[in-house]
Amino acid sequence: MLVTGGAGFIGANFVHHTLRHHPEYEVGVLDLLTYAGNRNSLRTVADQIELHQGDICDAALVDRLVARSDLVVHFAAESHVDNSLSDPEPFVRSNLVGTFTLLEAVRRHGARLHHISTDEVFGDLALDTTDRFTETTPYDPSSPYSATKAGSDMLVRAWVRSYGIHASLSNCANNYGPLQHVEKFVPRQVTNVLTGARPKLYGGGVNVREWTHVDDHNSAVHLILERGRPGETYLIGSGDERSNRQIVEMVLELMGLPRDDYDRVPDRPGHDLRYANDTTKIRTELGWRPRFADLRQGLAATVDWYRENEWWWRPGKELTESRYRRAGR
Ligand code: NAD
Ligand code: TDX
Repeated sequence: MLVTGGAGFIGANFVHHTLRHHPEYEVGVLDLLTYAGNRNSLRTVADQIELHQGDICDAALVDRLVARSDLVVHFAAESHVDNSLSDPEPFVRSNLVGTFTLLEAVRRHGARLHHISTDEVFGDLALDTTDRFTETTPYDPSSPYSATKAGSDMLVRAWVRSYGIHASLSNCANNYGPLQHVEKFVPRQVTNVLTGARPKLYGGGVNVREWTHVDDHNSAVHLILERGRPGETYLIGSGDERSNRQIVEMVLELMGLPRDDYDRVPDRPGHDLRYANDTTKIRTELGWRPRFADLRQGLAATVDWYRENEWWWRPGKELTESRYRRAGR
């Protein structure tokens, strides 16, 4: 199995999950180790995997690695919406050209591909409805990030239909858990508190996300690898929707601080209002169930992980906050 982006948040958790629960796989990782990739996330399993530092846009390298693999699980991407607003170029490159490069290698060598995507490709939902995205919701991305993820999904689907490659896709809601970069919402707030700064809430904090533990995302991906149908798309999500304000208040409470001890900062341009996935298909067809049913407990464990692993997140914290300061957030 070749895992692209295996030194990032979800990819590294996927590598650990795979070695723990599916020892039948030999795991190789292809990761450029951008600012978001972290070799330390794979430190404890370094002798059980092959880690290749390289670019998914490097056609010769990708060809060589895919030729040796039966299966490619594709997590590698530029993943942060705010960064895509300030500098979209790496998103077009890694998310579109990178996925294209992998698809061509998969086509040449007949490997199977599972493509990891996001609910953001569908755009957003109104705050005052109970509507949910389904596998057939039309694509309507808002940000450069989600537009390039939407484009990469389209490329995978076209390669399935036109070239008959064996590929599946999944679109998951927001993930939380250990090993997530401090630029993202939950770790940013937790590490702000741990460094004596206040959490930062964009706009009114009314935007809603569906929070899914990273290990539940990864168990869903393994079910798709085992039982998913070729060419199919599966939506993944816990069903637990919360406003950003609720999450900040919960984090503050879990960390022993007053619930209103946060700053409001200017809103993200084009900020998607609400995401929510209808996960009937993966639940009924594949029998998937999230194990982390209690968000509060999952967040408490995540807070503990950041408390205990300052060595892991501290080196990137100041640079991340200096980027936010430049953006006024
Ligand atoms: P991340 O930013 O933490 O990790 C991305 C990894 O990809 C990093 O290790 C980085 O070094 C690597 N990478 C980037 N460009 C590369 C390139 N050109 N070649 C090789 N490696 C490269 O991201 P994440 O949060 O772990 O997200 C992983 C995937 O899951 C992405 O495809 C993302 O769109 C998707 N996703 C994320 C979430 C979420 O909540 N984080 C939700 C749904 C879907
Ligand atoms: O400091 C902050 N304050 C704040 O209010 C940050 C960093 C974010 N926010 C808000 C913006 C969003 O409404 O919190 C919400 C979550 O923000 P992000 O962590 O940036 O996630 P989001 O934009 O929702 O995208 C995430 O989920 C879908 C991932 O980063 C994507 O990779 C994934 O595809």
